[in-house]
Amino acid sequence: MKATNTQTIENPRSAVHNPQLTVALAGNPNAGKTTLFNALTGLRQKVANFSGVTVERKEGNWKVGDEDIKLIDLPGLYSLDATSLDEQIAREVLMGRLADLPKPDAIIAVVDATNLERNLYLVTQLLEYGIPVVIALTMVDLAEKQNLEIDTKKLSKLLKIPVIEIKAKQKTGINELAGKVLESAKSIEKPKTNWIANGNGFHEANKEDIHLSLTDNQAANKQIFARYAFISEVYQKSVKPVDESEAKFSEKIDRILTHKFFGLVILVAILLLVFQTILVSFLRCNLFKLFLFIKKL
Ligand SMILES: Nc1nc2c(ncn2[C@@H]2O[C@H](COP(=O)(O)OP(=O)(O)OP(=O)(O)O)[C@@H](O)[C@H]2O)c(=O)[nH]1
Ligand SMILES: [Mg+2]
Repeated sequence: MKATNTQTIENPRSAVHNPQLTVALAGNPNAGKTTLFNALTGLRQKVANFSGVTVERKEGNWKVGDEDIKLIDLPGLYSLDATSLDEQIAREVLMGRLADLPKPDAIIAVVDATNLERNLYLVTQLLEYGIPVVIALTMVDLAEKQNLEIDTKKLSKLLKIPVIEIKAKQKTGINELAGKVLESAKSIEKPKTNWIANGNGFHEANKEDIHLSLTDNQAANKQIFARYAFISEVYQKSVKPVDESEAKFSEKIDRILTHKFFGLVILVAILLLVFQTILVSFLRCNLFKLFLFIKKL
């Protein structure tokens, strides 16, 4: 599918006098973007389509201190390779090519903590847009249940960007996220690290690297390989392996409880126990009343 009718006019923020800061929320499908978007904007949001296409455009006002930030909820993306309409639109937004939308001053990369490796692929691409990125780590509650221990400080150090744990439902981490996003979006020197993926890996770029990435025939494959190698290293350094024995024990319990036969037997046993408890307390109470009644006679 192609974004045939999308207006693609170069519209960098510097060329338009727009004092309002613009921040884009980007992340894999189901990473928790809209949940976070709703928590940040409340009811101050509007929904339309991107010009000429049927991709939903969700915008809202995020009040951070005196700033009224324009927040854009991008469609769910696995990459920015522009192979789908959603990816094409996201790229246009990040490059500031939409006529009615300034280039974002910062990106909030919404990363699902339970699928860190897969989600980081998009992050490596977002890092190459020359826009400050702040990671909002979602699904932390689920990661905790899975005994996944993510060292966010280490992750932040390796990626050279802030990483904030968010519990959107409990609204924790929101203030810290607001502070980091505002600081990054207002930063004059942005971003400090220019990342690039090429035959030399995924790393900080210099002039030679940019030249390499443009001339290499197998650039696309090398870029993908470089990203995965980098992600694997980051993952190994920042995530503590799950305690296998503990995981196996809970897996065993799950297997028994969801077993076709034993699961049913356990359910019936629990129901009988509950029924028996109710029956016994009912009889005890009423037999006593009956005894008092007979005694009165
Ligand atoms: N347990 C838990 N669930 C969450 C959290 N954040 C979001 N969810 C749930 O995850 C599901 C997906 O969340 P959305 O906010 O719709 O995800 P999204 O990234 O906007 O999804 P797409 O727009 O389809 O790409 C919803 O059922 C949310 O309630 C979280 O921190 N913890
Ligand atoms: Mg959504």
